[in-house]
Amino acid sequence: MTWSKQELHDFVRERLRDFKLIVVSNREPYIHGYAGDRIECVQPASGMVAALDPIMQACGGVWVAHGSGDADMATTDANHCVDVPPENPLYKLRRVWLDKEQEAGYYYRLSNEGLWPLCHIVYRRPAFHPEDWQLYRDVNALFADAVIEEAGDSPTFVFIQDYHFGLLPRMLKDRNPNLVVAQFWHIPWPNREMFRAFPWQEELLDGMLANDLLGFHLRYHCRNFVETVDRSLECLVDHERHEITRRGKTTAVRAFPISIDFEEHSDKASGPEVAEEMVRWKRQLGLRGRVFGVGLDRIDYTKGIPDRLRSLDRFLETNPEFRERLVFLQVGVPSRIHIEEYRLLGEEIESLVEEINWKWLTRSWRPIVLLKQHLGPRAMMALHRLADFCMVTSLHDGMNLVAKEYVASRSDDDGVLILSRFTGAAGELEDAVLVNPFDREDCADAIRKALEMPAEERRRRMQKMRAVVAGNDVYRWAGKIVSSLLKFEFPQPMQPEREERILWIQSGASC
Ligand code: GDG
Repeated sequence: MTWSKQELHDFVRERLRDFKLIVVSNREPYIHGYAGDRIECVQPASGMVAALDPIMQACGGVWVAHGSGDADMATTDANHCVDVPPENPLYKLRRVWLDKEQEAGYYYRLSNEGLWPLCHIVYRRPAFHPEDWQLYRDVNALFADAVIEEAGDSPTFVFIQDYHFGLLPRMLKDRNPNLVVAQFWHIPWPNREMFRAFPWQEELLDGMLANDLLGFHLRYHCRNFVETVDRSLECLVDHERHEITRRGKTTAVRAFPISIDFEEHSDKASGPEVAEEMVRWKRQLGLRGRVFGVGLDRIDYTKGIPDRLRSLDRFLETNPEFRERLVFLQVGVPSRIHIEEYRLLGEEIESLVEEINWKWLTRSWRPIVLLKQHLGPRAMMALHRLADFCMVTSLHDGMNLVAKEYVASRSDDDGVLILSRFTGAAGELEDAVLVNPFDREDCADAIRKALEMPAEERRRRMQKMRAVVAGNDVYRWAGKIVSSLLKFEFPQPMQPEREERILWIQSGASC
């Protein structure tokens, strides 16, 4: 079965019939903020939002998330809800309000100074404080209240996003065992040895094992999770089927590599508005007669931005013929700025760019342009369309959607993707130039390879990558999750037809 937007919509309507769909995440898909005395609405730079918003637009339902914008309260109704997207409402956003202490303890500290570095192997020491764990519990409970209220007495499928809500599944099931609950963990799961450092491991794992279905990007992460549970908790583990039974309840652990809305992205990127943006950027960056590379990330130490910049420096050292010819634009969207490590990283990137530019600068050229700002989707597509190569050099990344967006933008079948082997995306995009981001020489060589690659090879590689992303887009991701849930949770009347049974077996076997 294919999974276009319409097909997913029809499938969900038919198979989930009267079921309500509730998505839960920390980050909200639309943020309202004051710009002077006007209110503006923006979409945050988040892979999770980029993936889930099209699904909610296709299926409808309620999205429960933290209301983080300074104009969020002014734009919601008495039930804390607002219809979105603003220009063409297709689903309801329910906002949960957190005070500063809750946000600092649950989001900044426990989630992003504790679980985030624990799950990514990037050699940052995770920090754990009991008072933050208490705030994490409190905030999970607040979200449970909102979900229980939204679900009411209706049969409901709750789809929880990410590591901010490890305790929420248990809280929901304890209060309403009829809820069907799935969770997708958007970041890697570490091996058992690493996870042992987490002081409240039993409580967290117990919370997650209230899910009917638990999804990770990769089989490897599923395996790590199952082994972690096997060695930490009283439970029955079926290693063949990747199913865990605790307190008489079974959780299926499955791999679902996430993706993007390929068709929409590709169509928009080929449109006239993006073409206009391309002309503007080309002029602004002085690209005439030059080769152009781009990197576009949240400013996060997992994304390997300093390593990328050092490899550009090395490339200029070893390839003098590209001096005065190469322009590299690094767009860095500020993120988690209340965490000192992120602020320091922002400063490190700025000073590295300054240092490298100072080293190579001529009267009419500097190699690196740094833009520390949030761009609109059209601007990002225009930059992707213009770039001879795009660098994704994450030190560790669950999937990485920027890599897939670059590929989707290149309807001209041109451009080279330089991609870290330590991204989930590298498992699918084998026709990228794969690199070890820790190895500066390897990355510098990859830049040279990208710039010298014959047009025919670029076309062949890009066509293959486009076929991969088109064939496994975000609707397929969601469709496979819903199919798996139907298999595990619903009795006979909702049994799928033969074709989908095959799909389940495949997705079951993929773990
Ligand atoms: C987590 C996992 C996994 C970037 N700059 C702007 C902007 N973006 C968008 C990109 C992309 C998204 O943000 C970033 O997605 P990633 O996948 O690269 O990374 P994370 O945010 O770390 O996401 C990751 C993902 O969850 C999904 O499961 O792939 O491994 O870490 O869509 O285009 N968007 C806008 N302006 C920008 O300036 N609007």
